[in-house]
Amino acid sequence: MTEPIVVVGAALLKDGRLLAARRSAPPELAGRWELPGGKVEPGEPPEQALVRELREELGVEAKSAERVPGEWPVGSGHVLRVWIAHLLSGEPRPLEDHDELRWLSADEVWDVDWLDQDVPAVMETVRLAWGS
Ligand code: 9L3
Ligand code: MG
Repeated sequence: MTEPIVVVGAALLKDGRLLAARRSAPPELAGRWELPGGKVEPGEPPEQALVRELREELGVEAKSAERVPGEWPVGSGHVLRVWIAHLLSGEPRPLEDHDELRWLSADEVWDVDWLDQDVPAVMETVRLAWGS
């Protein structure tokens, strides 16, 4: 039995808003919104992968906080796991794999077209972060 490859996603929160990132690649995912992140490298602790991905994709330093309960299949042999994260420095910019970013308030969180697998992850994040 092989372990699934873990994809980490960051629920980056700032001033009561959640960061959503619009994918620019690959073509079948382009235009859909996600929690930024990516694949954990072999031997890499997932929370370290999260910090690395946010540095690479958004150019920020961040720290991970609580794990959002649950995990969600993403394609064959991958699972998405999500952590709440907070900015330490920098302002996120779409440097890699994204072409737009939005800080969503609780009222706006369902205004974007989230990737299918991010929908349950965002639902859990909303419950944990905003208690609704
Ligand atoms: N994925 C889905 N939701 C997310 C993230 C970060 C990733 N919040 C999916 C998209 C890709 C795969 O996981 O199919 C790997 O992600 P990446 O390394 O291309 O960001
Ligand atoms: Mg990524």
